[in-house]
Amino acid sequence: MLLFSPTPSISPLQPFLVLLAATAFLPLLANAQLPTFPESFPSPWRSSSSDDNDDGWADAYARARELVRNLTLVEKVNLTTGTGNQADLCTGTTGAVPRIGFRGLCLQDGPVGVRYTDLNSAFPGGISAAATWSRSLLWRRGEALGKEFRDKGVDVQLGPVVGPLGRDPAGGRNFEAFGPDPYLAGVSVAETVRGTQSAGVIASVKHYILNEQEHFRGGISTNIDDQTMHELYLWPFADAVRAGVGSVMCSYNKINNTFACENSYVLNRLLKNELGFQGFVVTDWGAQHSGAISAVSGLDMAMPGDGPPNNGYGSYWGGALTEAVLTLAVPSWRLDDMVVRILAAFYKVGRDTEQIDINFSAWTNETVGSRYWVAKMGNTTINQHVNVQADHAELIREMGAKSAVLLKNVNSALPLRKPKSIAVIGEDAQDNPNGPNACVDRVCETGTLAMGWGSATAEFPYLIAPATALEAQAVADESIFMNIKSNWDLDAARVAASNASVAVVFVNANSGEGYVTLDGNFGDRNNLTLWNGGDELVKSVAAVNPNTIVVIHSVGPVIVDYMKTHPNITGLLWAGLPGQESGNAVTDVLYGKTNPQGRTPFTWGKDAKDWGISTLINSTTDEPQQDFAEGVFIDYRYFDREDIEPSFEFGFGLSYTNFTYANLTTILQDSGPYRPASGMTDPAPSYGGVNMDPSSALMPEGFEKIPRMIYPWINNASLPDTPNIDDVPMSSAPGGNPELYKTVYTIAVDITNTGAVPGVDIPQLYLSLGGPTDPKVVLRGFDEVPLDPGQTKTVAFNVTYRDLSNWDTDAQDWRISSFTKNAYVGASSRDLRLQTELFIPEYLS
Ligand SMILES: *[C@@H]1O[C@H](CO)[C@@H](O)[C@H](O)[C@H]1NC(C)=O
Ligand SMILES: *[C@@H]1O[C@H](CO)[C@@H](O)[C@H](O)[C@H]1NC(C)=O
Ligand SMILES: *[C@@H]1O[C@H](CO)[C@@H](O)[C@H](O)[C@H]1NC(C)=O
Ligand SMILES: *[C@@H]1O[C@H](CO)[C@@H](O)[C@H](O)[C@H]1NC(C)=O
Ligand SMILES: *[C@@H]1O[C@H](CO)[C@@H](O)[C@H](O)[C@H]1NC(C)=O
Ligand SMILES: *[C@@H]1O[C@H](CO)[C@@H](O)[C@H](O)[C@H]1NC(C)=O
Ligand SMILES: *[C@@H]1O[C@H](CO)[C@@H](O)[C@H](O)[C@H]1NC(C)=O
Ligand SMILES: *[C@@H]1O[C@H](CO)[C@@H](O)[C@H](O)[C@H]1NC(C)=O
Ligand SMILES: *[C@@H]1O[C@H](CO)[C@@H](O)[C@H](O)[C@H]1NC(C)=O
Ligand SMILES: *[C@@H]1O[C@H](CO)[C@@H](O)[C@H](O)[C@H]1NC(C)=O
Ligand SMILES: *[C@@H]1O[C@H](CO)[C@@H](O)[C@H](O)[C@H]1NC(C)=O
Ligand SMILES: CC(=O)N[C@H]1CO[C@H](CO)[C@@H](O)[C@@H]1O
Repeated sequence: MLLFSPTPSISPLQPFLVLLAATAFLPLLANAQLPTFPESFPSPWRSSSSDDNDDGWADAYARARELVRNLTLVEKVNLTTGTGNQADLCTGTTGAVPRIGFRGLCLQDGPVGVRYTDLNSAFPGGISAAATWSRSLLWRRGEALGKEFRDKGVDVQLGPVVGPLGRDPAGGRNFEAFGPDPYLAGVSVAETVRGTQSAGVIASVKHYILNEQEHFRGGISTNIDDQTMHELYLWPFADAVRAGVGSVMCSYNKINNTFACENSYVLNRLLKNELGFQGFVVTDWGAQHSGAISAVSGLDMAMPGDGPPNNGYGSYWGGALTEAVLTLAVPSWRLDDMVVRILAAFYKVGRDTEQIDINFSAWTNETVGSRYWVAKMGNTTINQHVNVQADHAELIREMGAKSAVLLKNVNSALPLRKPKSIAVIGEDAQDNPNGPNACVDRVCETGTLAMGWGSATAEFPYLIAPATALEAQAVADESIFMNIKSNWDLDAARVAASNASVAVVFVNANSGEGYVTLDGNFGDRNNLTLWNGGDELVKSVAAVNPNTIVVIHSVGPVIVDYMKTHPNITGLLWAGLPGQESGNAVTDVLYGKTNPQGRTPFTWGKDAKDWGISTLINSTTDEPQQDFAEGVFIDYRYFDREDIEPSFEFGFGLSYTNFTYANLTTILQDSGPYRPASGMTDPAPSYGGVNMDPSSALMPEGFEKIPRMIYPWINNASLPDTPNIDDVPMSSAPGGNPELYKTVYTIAVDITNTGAVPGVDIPQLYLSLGGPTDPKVVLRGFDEVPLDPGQTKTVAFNVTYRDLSNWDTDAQDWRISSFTKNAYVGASSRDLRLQTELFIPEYLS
């Protein structure tokens, strides 16, 4: 941990506080009442004295620096700026450096597969991936995604998602992420990033930060206190950074009234200093609102590059950034830092050996067409239709099955065993008659729901509808098979159900990205009930069949309490957003080929009001404000504090077998005291090569411009003239001070399968930090434990310093409070079976 050069007694944040004292607070925006935050300059760079830290970045930095030394000013700028919306083949493409044969970087949506192409796979959504609670499946999903992007020629995958975290259960894009618990989201994102980047593709974790709703996302200010920021929303980003993520995408919204992509507090101070992020920050598409300000505030790449300003460059950056460097509005070391960060991410994941030509165009499925799409130029072969699916269908099916959460199972109604007859009921079990991709960006409610809508979509290569797979199973079992396709023909549903030994009703609830509205839902859900008359359908079937199984495909919780209590509803399964193998996966679970191991990654309340959150839907001002006044009390933390009984609590899920827990033991590890990060960086490195003569930054004579493309050259050599920056505080290691991740306690428990069939248990470790403003319990560990009947295994959880700490706003660091700490191991956030107190040694408190 040789992070620190000369002055180890200085905390990395102290000099910032000095800076702040000097510059006081941000000049207030239009309205003096609006929340603001302290500015944080300069933007941190990697110090060569941090190269000793073996996190995989040091070598990448060395190589990036060597290349940047060889680049001219305009070449550097080219790598920071997108060439414009639909200018090139990918969702976003940076400028290139043709002189050395370095192509523009290809950035492509999205988190469940390569968007806008063909012969790719469609993976389970983030929320379903998290529901497996399986580190190995999360890693394998990340790896498979990474390989598909790699094999299409993509450099940067725009995913995974941990923002939104899921403050509001109705939030439109929650399904892209891993649920509202920061620990589960943190483990999930870290495994995904490691998997993806192992395939040689840069992951871009998004949306940083507090993009918790779709309404007003382009202008809302989410106002949040420092402790909540650290303990809840920043937490999983720290895990992503610690996992080595190469890129972070800043979000559309404002945080304390400054846009995320020009917010020096969240970019410079939190992300790059405190979390020690070494890669590059890229904007969400169109989320840049300033040139020099975003540059000095910590932004490294602008996408898609073109933008509203009428400055003669069609972009906040491109030529405008070159000009800003030449006039010293942006220090040249800041530009060097941007490019070094971009190239370091490139080398870190091995793009230099893994890169192949881009094999597709995001803008057309025709084989031959315009390479420069918006300019309608460069007619050539642009879609090679490369099949990148490999054997990923098997993983998707496995994950689809293992992410299903069995919420209710009365009298072993499930698994099904060759029923005499089965009625499959509901539109959600069916194919979309026009094909699984009939609705652009999946903005429709036809057929079974297997992914939400918006930019987090990919084309399905195929989609196995539940009815298709269940019919094949019925044929194999010689069961009579009935299929009712409409949600609205309740008579037909009742007739089929009353004639069947089991009725399986499929229903759903959807949400998506707010650039488009579906059934009046502007991305965020208007309610938490089922769509397409699903509740009426379930009630009609359950009224006539005493063995009714309900399967829900949804983006998050729906109100199911009546299903929980209805005597005729014997089974309830949440099948999430399973991706292309939907029908096969759900059949595997319903028929017991896969013993369910999913645990719900969010709480199921009885009423929408139970969560105590409401999304800001209506605003009468141009500057809508959303105070996150509930602090860390979202989802189960809120239900616990308010003592509200949910239908199903966070972490809950049944198996076809039972598990018991015994022998809780704790071992205090010799972690030693916590040492705060300290020290200063070396002076900002400059990589030469910058010719500050403006005439060197003019477009070369005879260069053939492609219309509407963004270039790095300046328009005019006559330009108007600033100081060098001395040392700044040291960045921490990726993920923040490594001391945070020291194991303080190891907690072990014996788990036994007491049932009759093999199964996988997900034992969960919760801690109570004990303070009056702490949640009752917080998740701090889990494991995936396969057990044969009668088998016992000992499972151990490591509890780190961070796990036991609170963010201390005064100290600007993590501290273990003096309140009594308790550890619980159980089967859910409310089924805490074993408990023990954790004594904190004096040197830690
Ligand atoms: C952001 O605003 C909130 C609400 O006014 C305030 O509590 C918090 O301290 C501000 N954040 C920072 C970093 O100043
Ligand atoms: C930089 O340029 C020098 C001189 O042209 C060359 O020898 C070297 O290989 C270049 N380095 C990189 C990383 O391109
Ligand atoms: C910048 O990138 C564009 C698009 O790839 C390319 O045409 C241009 O030559 C590049 N400029 C420089 C200075 O390399
Ligand atoms: C290509 O896209 C068009 C619409 O953009 C669509 O109608 C057509 O079905 C697609 N073709 C293939 C083979 O996917
Ligand atoms: C593009 O090229 C193809 C084949 O080379 C040709 O058939 C087609 O007409 C061209 N399209 C345009 C718009 O030039
Ligand atoms: C909830 O929203 C869905 C989707 O818009 C709609 O189908 C349903 O009728 C709504 N539920 C209620 C109770 O209004
Ligand atoms: C359960 O199903 C039976 C038909 O088998 C029906 O008579 C009864 O009313 C149903 N119960 C409820 C609560 O709907
Ligand atoms: C939002 O405003 C519209 C128009 O004023 C109104 O019809 C609607 O009920 C409001 N919605 C909410 C949730 O307040
Ligand atoms: C699990 O335990 C419960 C309560 O003891 C029992 O009712 C149930 O039958 C058991 N289930 C299995 C699958 O062993
Ligand atoms: C848990 O912590 C101990 C002590 O630091 C370490 O030896 C062990 O490898 C850790 N186990 C895991 C699974 O991280
Ligand atoms: C608990 O630990 C004791 C001592 O190691 C062991 O004999 C016993 O089998 C354990 N109990 C369970 C249920 O694992
Ligand atoms: C023209 C082109 O980009 N071809 C690439 C398409 O993908 C194959 C397989 O990955 C590569 O070998 C080609 O270079």
